[in-house]
Amino acid sequence: MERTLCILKPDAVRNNNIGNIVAMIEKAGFRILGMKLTRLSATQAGAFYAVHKERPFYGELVTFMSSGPVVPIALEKANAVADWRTLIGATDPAEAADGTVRKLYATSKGENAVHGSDSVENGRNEVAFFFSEAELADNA
Ligand code: 3AN
Repeated sequence: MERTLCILKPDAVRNNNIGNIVAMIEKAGFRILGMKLTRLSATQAGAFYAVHKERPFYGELVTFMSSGPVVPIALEKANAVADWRTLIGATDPAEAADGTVRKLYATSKGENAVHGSDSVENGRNEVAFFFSEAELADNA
């Protein structure tokens, strides 16, 4: 079994799409191990996206991700990382395939509704960024 981290970003929460996206997650056969509604400080958002520090959009990304509540969700499934990225679609919603989360709910490259881990290693690390092992369903 593989783990990946989904974050419902501030735009998805503001636009009342938590339920719609969670329904897609459940329908696609992911097991939800952990889920919470929380708000990131700019410092926390900056730490989460530290790999993008040198990218021109880093400041904008940190401001956006700390602009309102987010819903981190720890997901488990065989092939979870790749399958979640397929379901969310391309970073730019204009390029996202029909039926993907970003095609349906994202508005721009920045405000793109959801996050998905980009490797198995990052999946484990990003789940650990938001959830202690004791909080996850396997241990509850
Ligand atoms: P993905 O989320 O599809 O893995 P990355 O890793 O290229 O995309 O980018 C990380 C995050 O940075 C994206 N989710 C998006 O919110 C933001 N981002 C990427 N490109 C841009 C951009 N050109 N302008 C603003 N934000 C961006």
